[in-house]
Amino acid sequence: HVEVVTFGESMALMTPVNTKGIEYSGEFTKSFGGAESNFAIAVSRLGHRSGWFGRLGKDPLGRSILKAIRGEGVDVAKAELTDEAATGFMLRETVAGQTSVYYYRRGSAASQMGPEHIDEAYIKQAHILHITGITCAISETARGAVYEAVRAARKHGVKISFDPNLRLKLWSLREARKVLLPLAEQADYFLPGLDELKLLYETDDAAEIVSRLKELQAVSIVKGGNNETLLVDKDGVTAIPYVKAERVVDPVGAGDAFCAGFIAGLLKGYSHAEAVHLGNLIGALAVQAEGDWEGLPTWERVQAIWNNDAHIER
Ligand code: KDG
Repeated sequence: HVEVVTFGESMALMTPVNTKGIEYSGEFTKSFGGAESNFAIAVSRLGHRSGWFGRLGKDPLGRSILKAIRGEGVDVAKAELTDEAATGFMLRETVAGQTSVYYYRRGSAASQMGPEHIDEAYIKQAHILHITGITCAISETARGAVYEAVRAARKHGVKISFDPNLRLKLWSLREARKVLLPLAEQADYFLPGLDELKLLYETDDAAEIVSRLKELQAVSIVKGGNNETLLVDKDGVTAIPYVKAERVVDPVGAGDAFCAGFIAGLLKGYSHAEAVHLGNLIGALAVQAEGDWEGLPTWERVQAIWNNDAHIER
């Protein structure tokens, strides 16, 4: 039995080992990323059963990604290696403090996912379905898969958690708005970033953003605010201060880590505010390590931090 289900595209990730950037570096490290698998791994490390599925190419990259996700204790029973298309990948560099991403994912195995790959029975057994806007952006058929999953979740009373994860390298803001705003209306938990809301709602005005969120039936949690996360639920608007990250090594994946902490908190029976606090902590820990998911903490680590006995092992 899986408590949270998510799906989407996981891709190989190549990063130059030095600061020369992609153009001049001859050496790269290989890992992988994908907002949904980052989320599933984080939930698993926090002690809950998560399931991730998606399509990967039946190729060395696809096999290594699938093995790693499985190795993290995520249920991959519905994930598929196909020889119809290749595993997508991305290159990422940080040069002079500026991070750039280059995607090589058009026509990838994952982008060929469609509604026919959604197994209603698999979604039905979960408490929560977590979807992101990235899956909607990679292709029309993958977007159809999201709609099908939402339909199945609604039908069986599975709660929907939705992170818009706006990626303007994948689609225009105009297209994104048409798809993401209606999805927010279907969600039980809407988990956007403040920057994303400014773009989606076409306003910088905080009061207007909050009033738009209040119109939704969802509990909304706004990440990336000024030192605090905003919780908008039936009790009103609560600002929950960040957990301070001692040093930021790599901010990529912080949003996914936050979502996983929040959802894991709900599964542990926490109040919305307590779940946001756990999300803030997981996000703060994730940015202190390199990689999109590698630095995610285990539940034991979280407890040690809360008990103040995060000791040095000798
Ligand atoms: O949230 C982190 C993700 O953006 C990263 O792991 C890669 O899914 C990814 C994407 O599409 O950029």
